[in-house]
Amino acid sequence: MPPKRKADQAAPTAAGPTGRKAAAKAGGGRTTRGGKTTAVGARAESVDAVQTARAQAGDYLTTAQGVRLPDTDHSLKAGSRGPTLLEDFHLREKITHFDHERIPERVVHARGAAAHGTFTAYGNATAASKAGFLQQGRETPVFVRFSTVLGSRGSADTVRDVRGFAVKFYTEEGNFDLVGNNMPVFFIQDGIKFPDIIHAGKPHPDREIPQAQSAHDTFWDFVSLHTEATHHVMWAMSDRGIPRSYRTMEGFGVHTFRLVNGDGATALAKFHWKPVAGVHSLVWEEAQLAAGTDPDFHRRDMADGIENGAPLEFELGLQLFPDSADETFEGIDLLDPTKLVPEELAEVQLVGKLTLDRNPTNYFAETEQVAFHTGNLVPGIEVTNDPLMQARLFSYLDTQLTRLGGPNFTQLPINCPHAAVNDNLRDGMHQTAVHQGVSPYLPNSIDAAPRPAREDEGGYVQVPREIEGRAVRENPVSFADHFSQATLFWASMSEVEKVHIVEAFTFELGKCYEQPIRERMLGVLANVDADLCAAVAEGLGLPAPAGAPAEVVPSPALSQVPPGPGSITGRVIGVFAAPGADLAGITKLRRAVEARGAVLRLIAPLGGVVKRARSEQIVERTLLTTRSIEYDAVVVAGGIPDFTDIKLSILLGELFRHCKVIAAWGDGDQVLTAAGIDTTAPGVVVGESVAKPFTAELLDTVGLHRVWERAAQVMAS
Ligand code: HDD
Repeated sequence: MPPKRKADQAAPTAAGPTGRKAAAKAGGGRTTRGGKTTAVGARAESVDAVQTARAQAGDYLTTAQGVRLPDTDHSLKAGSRGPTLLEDFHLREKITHFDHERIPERVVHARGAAAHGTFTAYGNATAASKAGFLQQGRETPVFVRFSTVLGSRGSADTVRDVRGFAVKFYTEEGNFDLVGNNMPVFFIQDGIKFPDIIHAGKPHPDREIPQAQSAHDTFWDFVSLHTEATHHVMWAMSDRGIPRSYRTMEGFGVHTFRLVNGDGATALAKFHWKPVAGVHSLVWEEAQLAAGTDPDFHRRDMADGIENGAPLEFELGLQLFPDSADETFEGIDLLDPTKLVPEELAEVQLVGKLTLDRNPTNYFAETEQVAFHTGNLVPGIEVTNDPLMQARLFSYLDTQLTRLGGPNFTQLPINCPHAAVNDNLRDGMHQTAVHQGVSPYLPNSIDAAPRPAREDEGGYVQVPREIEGRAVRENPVSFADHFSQATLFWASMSEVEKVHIVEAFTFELGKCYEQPIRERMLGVLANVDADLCAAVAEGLGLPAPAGAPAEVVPSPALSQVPPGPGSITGRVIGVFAAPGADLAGITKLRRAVEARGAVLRLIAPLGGVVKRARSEQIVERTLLTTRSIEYDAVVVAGGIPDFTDIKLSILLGELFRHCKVIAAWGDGDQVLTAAGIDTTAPGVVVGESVAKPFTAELLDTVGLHRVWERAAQVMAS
């Protein structure tokens, strides 16, 4: 029997589209948005607004069914002291909904924070890729989620870990997700090992300890047995494992992609994100302090920065390689995700700018429900045979089915493409579209239907590739080199970065209980570098084994110590003042700080205001509510030469140890001296008054991020 047509559906004719087809042609948008189509490239706010209107319309409190409620504080009882009645539909609905508020957290990257923004293309990538969002001047809305990998949703931001850097581009050709990390290589070469490395990195299954840490036996057991992890372990133990903020991290697509241009020519490519604010990190003690005093350190920094008008900025870079038959470049296997290509060998060409300038409105709706997928590609960007990438292509969609409760998560506003959607996918859990028509299949002769797009109509047509081979479970021979790039990384570090790496290994291996694991890991390090191995062995009180490290040419681009002062956008300068301090000087300093895009925060012994004569300034932090980790520099105001307080001494002492800028003007240097700060040490800036030479020296030194010349003095003390 033919299906019954609804009364409001026009019968299809051979001559042309039905009303539905005409509507689809005109806009093609989803009916989920109240029948409205969202203009291609429109900001996400409009999507949010439509959804909000469904959930938060009208002035009255209602049930989910729209029935107005007189009271939400008292359950319906048999008398004021009586039992609660089962018939209280409001109580039942309220508690039931609450009971189901949580969804499973991500199996990895559970803790994250996100922001909206825009990607603007410079246009110079079009020779390599036909992707529309790379066309000159094209502005594409984006949503970016940063994350840690190992910790649970409620863990701390500043733990030593890899950071996720996942970007969703809502392009005119559909969503493109670049799901990367802040390190350019990965622990394993084949995705089939992913559950194993994650089982090893997550807390031990018996006691669920330790949370959000790699400093435990199973992690080091795994990486010492799977030596392909060595290069990534070097990155994780370096300062990259404890970023200063999300705005000061690099991002990497890790894998090699295949780009296709308008003529059908292909190139192999690696994606990079270069932070405009430079690449900077915390020091380990700060990371540990922050995990206790402000576990939200990174998400707070991002949200506050955006709110204060300091967007996060990154440039997208491409390393391009010929699409050669062996898929190698300068002897480096481009399909091996444990290898990078030094920037000195293949320049990173900057092709666009990412600006994150809008905080999410609702954490759950946006940051928690966003679903990234490495298989979300647009014409002009294709995958390669990297075996890690291939496994990822399966995992991401699959994991969302559990996490987001079924296959219709693409209808959630944050996941909804801004491009027109017209699929033949139907029904399923949480279906919110009211699809029309009766024939969701192709071809059909009943409904007006979406039609397949040719390549010249924007259809995603893979470049034809020859594929042949025996079905084998084995790696190519080139994947057997597990150490040379770990050595390259070590050899490219500055002295202070090397000290940090030695300390990180010593800390982490020192937390292992199993002696054979430490010894095996020293055997691994011996093949990276003899000095590294000896220094870690000394810290562990073990003999250093001999190894055979490779000869390498260092890549200076891998070091993150800046050659000169950089941007201080979003940085925080604390000014300490007490009653009687030079408030006019603070006002002048605030102007200079804000002119450079940084933030000034007034710290005082007590809350309220700091007064001098008839002027006053509002206190933002007291010595009790703050800690040194909040500041990139602290300046002591003039006018309070006799001030002493142990909490101020601790604050300044930490800044000194962490090689951060300390400053004072006028007689403020006496406060520094009383707090035990050597005012002649590098990076301690003292001036007569808040005049240009003082502010310039202060802010330029903040632009260096740290005063590493002080490190030797700190370590000797
Ligand atoms: Fe993954 C999440 C990055 C390898 C399986 N991954 C996830 C996220 C990032 C990455 C940033 C969080 C996305 C978000 O914010 O929602 N993953 C990477 C990188 C990898 C990598 C850069 C290597 C180059 N991942 C990888 C492999 C597999 C997975 C090899 C499985 C075979 N990743 C997942 C996942 C997650 C995930 C289980 C958990 C939550 C999610 O996907 O949505 O599917």
